[in-house]
Amino acid sequence: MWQIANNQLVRKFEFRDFVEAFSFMTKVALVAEKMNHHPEWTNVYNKVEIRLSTHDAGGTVTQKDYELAKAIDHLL
Ligand code: H2B
Repeated sequence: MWQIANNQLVRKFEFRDFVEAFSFMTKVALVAEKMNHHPEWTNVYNKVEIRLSTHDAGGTVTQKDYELAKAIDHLL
């Protein structure tokens, strides 16, 4: 589940393999672009960690982050 850590909304995802992980990232990228709100993230093989904060608000968690988190959850 999403958790607050270091002023960011953070969630770790694990997939069967790299293709599944990267396919998820591709979907997230399209949603993020549509919302004009973009994640910080890392991918290592089948793992993806997403960290959300609003840079325009000084790197704090805002409503936009919660909205993107919800949209990401709907992709699963
Ligand atoms: N993404 C995130 N996570 N935070 C922002 O403040 C932000 C963004 N701002 N995507 C947008 C783009 C802004 O920089 C552009 C100019 O609209």
